[in-house]
Amino acid sequence: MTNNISDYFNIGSVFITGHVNPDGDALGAALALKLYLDSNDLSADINFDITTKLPSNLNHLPYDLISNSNKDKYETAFVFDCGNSSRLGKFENLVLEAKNIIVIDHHVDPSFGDVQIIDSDAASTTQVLFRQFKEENIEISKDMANCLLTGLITDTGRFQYSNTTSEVFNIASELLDAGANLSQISENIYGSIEFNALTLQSKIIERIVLKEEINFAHSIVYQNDYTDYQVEPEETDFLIDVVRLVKESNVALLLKEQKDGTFKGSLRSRGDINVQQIASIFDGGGHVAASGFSSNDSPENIIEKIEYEIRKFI
Ligand SMILES: [Mn+2]
Repeated sequence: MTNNISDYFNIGSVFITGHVNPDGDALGAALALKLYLDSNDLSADINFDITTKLPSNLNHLPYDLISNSNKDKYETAFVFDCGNSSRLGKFENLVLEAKNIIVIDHHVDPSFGDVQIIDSDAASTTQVLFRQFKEENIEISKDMANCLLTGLITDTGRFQYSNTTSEVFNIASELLDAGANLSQISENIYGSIEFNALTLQSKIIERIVLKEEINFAHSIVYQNDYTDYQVEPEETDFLIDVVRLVKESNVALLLKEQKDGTFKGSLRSRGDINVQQIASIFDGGGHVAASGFSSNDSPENIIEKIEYEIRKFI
């Protein structure tokens, strides 16, 4: 098999997808490819397993290209930002049944895929895809550049995380030359927030507990908050960032109650504490500085277990 993605554009039906409830990186990469294929009259279906709704702060992306229907079978599946096929949700079988599965990603060692274009040191999947476009002399249009830049901005936390290398800035610079609109994208993602959501944020701030002797800050979102403040769960991804702001904290945790009463946790770290290791006690995962998990435990028990893990580091 060849590693050139363009060899797969025209040999049969094409399906494009990424992880369940896609973020700016998965959406940006998948939509950049879809835009390219569209502009060259190459047909492809793009879809994701979306359990709620796509986030409004990423709606500068061409959401309208995402199809509501798909075929029963595809010759080729392109998968973005997804290291494990179980993270494809309801599209897992459709992808695994495709003759050619092409995984483009920046997670460590994806567990599937006939062709794997992977760099676990890359900041974003859109960075890996950008390189591939360049290598295959695929021209990047203004709309494609906006998609690719979105993944780069969100996965580097607006060029602030430690994955922000000089290559990231070089790519961003090339994307601006291609016509990407940095200020418009940034304003939509980070610069504006609906009033209801901001009011919920103030509630989350009020609930922050700081355990100073272990530099641990945590807060919580309950199911009834979504109805009380009329905020959709998918609009609350940013809330961990306000918990993380607490200067006295090295580890930040935001627990989010799910519909079934279980909790999802987001963990952030600054300094030497590896939150991936902490998330792993709940079978979660992620990166050293940002990880997540799910648990059936009560919030009190979850917090107690995390405190115990943090004490091991200090
Ligand atoms: Mn990513």
